[in-house]
Amino acid sequence: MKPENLTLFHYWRSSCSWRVRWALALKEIPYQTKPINLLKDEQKSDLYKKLNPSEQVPCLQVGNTFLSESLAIIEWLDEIYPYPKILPGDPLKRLQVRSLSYKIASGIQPLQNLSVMKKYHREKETQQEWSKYWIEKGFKSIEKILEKTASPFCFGQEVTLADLCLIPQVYNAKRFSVSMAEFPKIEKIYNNCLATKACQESHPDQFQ
Ligand SMILES: N[C@@H](CCC(=O)N[C@@H](CS)C(=O)NCC(=O)O)C(=O)O
Repeated sequence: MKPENLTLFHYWRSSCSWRVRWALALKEIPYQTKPINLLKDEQKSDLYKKLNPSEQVPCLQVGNTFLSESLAIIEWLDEIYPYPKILPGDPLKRLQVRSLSYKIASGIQPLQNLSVMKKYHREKETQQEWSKYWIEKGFKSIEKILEKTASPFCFGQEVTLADLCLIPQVYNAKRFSVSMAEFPKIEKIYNNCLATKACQESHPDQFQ
């Protein structure tokens, strides 16, 4: 049975929040939003910590249950609302999609977290260099992988979890002055995704 009354606690510019907003938009699932302003440390408030003790967004409220971790939320949505599929049915293709998604979600994005950057250095410029370095390093390997896959999206004709992770990461890369000239395949997929309805509906600009 499909749950009713979904509320997404999110921040407009958070890449992990965008992943979930995009999944909800793709599947045309109605939901409400509650903004958590990371710049005001609202994720650390006592009230929010009760919902998500990791002090991070996103968090999806389903009735009285609060779900965290964007990839786990998206996989759950994919099971409950199966169409359009975000993870391919074929086990090997599913592994490839997950593999690229984890490279971003575990290997790149966490290093640009506000809390990580602040702990690393106080200076904004040094934080910027740090983020740029890790994004470029990650994108070099991803560009090589994507050179061998079929377009228009990361893994062919359907938007998958890999696109949901990659495009918000490219949006972040641009904020950290990463030159996309070195990553033409990633840039092409970025533009292809931005031309789609669900990507546009879930874009940070819509929630600013
Ligand atoms: N693995 C988590 C990561 C969540 C995460 O890193 N959220 C960031 C925004 S994209 C955040 O809330 N950062 C708050 C902070 O660093 O204090 C997920 O995929 O949901």
